[in-house]
Amino acid sequence: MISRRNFFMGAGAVAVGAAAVSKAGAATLPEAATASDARTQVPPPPANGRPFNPVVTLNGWSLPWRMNNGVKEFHLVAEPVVRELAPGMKANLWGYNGQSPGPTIEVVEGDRVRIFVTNKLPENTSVHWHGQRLPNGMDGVTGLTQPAIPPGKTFVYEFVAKRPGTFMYHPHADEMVQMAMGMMGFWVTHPKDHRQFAVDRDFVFLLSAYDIEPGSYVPRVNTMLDQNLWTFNSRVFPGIDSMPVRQGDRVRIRVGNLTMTNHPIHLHGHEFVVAGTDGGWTPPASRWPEVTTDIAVGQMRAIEFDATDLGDWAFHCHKSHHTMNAMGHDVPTMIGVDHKGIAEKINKIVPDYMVMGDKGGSMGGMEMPLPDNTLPMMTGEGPFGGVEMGGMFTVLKVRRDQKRGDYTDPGWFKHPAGTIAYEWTGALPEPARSRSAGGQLMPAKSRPNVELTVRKPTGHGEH
Ligand SMILES: [Cu+2]
Repeated sequence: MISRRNFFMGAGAVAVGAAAVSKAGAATLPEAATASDARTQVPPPPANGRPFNPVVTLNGWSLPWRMNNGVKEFHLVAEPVVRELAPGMKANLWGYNGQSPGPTIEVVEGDRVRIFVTNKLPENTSVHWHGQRLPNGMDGVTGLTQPAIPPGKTFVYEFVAKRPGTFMYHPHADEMVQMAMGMMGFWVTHPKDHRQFAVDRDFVFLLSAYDIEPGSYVPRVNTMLDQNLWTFNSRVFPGIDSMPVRQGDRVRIRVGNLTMTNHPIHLHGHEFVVAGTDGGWTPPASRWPEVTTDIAVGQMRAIEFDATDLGDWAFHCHKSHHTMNAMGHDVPTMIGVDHKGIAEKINKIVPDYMVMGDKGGSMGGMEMPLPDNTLPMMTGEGPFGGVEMGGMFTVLKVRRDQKRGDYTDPGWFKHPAGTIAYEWTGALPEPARSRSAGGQLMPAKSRPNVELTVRKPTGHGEH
């Protein structure tokens, strides 16, 4: 899979044009470029308009535009798409221009922007440009600021991108359904002077979540909080590309949250500052160091740090059930319970019953075949074995020799001798233990009986 990823990311650096397939309808509409897969496509430098430093969308791409009398014209097509969430699982989602999330839109502060939105969904839609300063009638709220865009119709939005910063777009029509189906995209307005806020690497992605029953392809759209697939840009680990950087790079990672819960996003090995929010760039004097920042629903955060330390550093949501894939629900905790043979007996009554491992949950011993189109809960093979992660998890790869502008995966980190945690084989001193007054371990014979409640793992409490 790594070589595949290398191939795609390497090819992506030059392949935006080649991968863009013309879908242009009427001659007056700008071409609607489309992406057919989930590879990370590094955008080329802008061919016209004012210069900017393009961002790199994780497992995504940036939408090409055309200049028309000084106006930057884009064409978004809202339509059903097939998104590969990770190798082995595809989902039937709704998105824009062939993928969910839609392509990233990149403009420069002061650009006049015209966006044609064609609705190829079976129901009304609209597009809200989340966070932008614009004329009220361009804000995209169905019923409030415009009539809905009916199926088959194209509407035009036009405004000046006034404020540099980090934005999103999403429908404001049947929102619960359309966002649960994956309709969303990233928007970056670069500063007028491309040297302002300049960094060496600028990654962007959206947080989104889905509830897809094991074995099925379409998200359940009425699930409020109990989603079972937690994604970076509609991908789950190990399907999320890594973020390769060069040692010493100033790195920016912009994250927007369009799930229905908050996500404490955590970086290993480095401290970062929140350099930007929904409202713009934060004044430098207002920044403090963090290693985790909570991103609430509807918020955007741009974190920045110097990639000083070589290695493969985990970057993930800190809610542990968000770093797991489907089927994480309704499985009893069995740590400390000897269930040898119980699963087999229960399986005769409840065929797809399974238990967490009694040693703490390793999925290695799961005795259950997966339904078609379903990913293991925790997976990903690292250089030292299973990573036991899924969902919102990827790796920041800091390398001395990663070339500027090179986003190909450098492979696993080669640790200098003597810098890896290792097994101790010598004599062990008695470990110190806390013994408060009167405190002691509960004698085994007085432990309460463990009551075991058996539930099927696929239930979501609604059926
Ligand atoms: Cu999370």
